[in-house]
Amino acid sequence: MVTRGFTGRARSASDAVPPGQYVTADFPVLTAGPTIAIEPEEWELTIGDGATSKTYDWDDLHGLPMVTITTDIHCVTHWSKRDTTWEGVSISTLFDDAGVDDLPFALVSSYGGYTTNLPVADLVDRDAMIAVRFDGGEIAAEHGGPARLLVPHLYLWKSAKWVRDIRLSDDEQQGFWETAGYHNYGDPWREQRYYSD
Ligand SMILES: Nc1nc2c(c(=O)[nH]1)N[C@H]1C(S)=C(S)[C@@H](COP(=O)(O)O)O[C@H]1N2
Ligand SMILES: [Mo]
Repeated sequence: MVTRGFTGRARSASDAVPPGQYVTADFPVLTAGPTIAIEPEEWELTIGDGATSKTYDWDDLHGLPMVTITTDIHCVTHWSKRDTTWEGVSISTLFDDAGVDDLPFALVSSYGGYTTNLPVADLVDRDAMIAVRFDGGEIAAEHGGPARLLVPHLYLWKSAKWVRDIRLSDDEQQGFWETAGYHNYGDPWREQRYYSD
């Protein structure tokens, strides 16, 4: 099975963090609302394009090839964390397996109701994954375990914790923070924090 976009190359050549960011050794928790408690046995992820959809449980997901990435992550609240290691299934693998059409826009939804949107190209042509392990262990519930989206090249609000659904569409629909004034795309290297940036 191909992993079209996943390269595992994650650090910028210059070793810098994006403008306006500071490096922290901590791993802050940022959630709009409570931590969602969900057991691996009850977790499911649906990938759909309006015509086709496929639902994966924990075992289904672990039947797909896993990839590992070590990458810096960047939160819009100005912290960056270096060299975080994540293991999971790349989105390109998942979309190929689900047989969904390459539509331009994705809306990602989480258990608990959080949503975020991004271009499908940023999911399939870059290092984006459904992560199930962080730094060699399970992902803690407050960080989105058992499974979260990880899109390391965009601000971390795009990396939906407790991910449950990715819907591909011809029409762009904005997510929770995007509707509330955060930048629609959120490239940390261009400091796309808010809509006016
Ligand atoms: N489901 C869900 N995912 C979410 C959020 C959230 O509130 N709910 N917050 C986002 C934001 S704004 C950030 S910065 C990161 C924080 O991830 P962390 O708590 O693991 O540091 O999760 C993102 N994913
Ligand atoms: Mo955030």
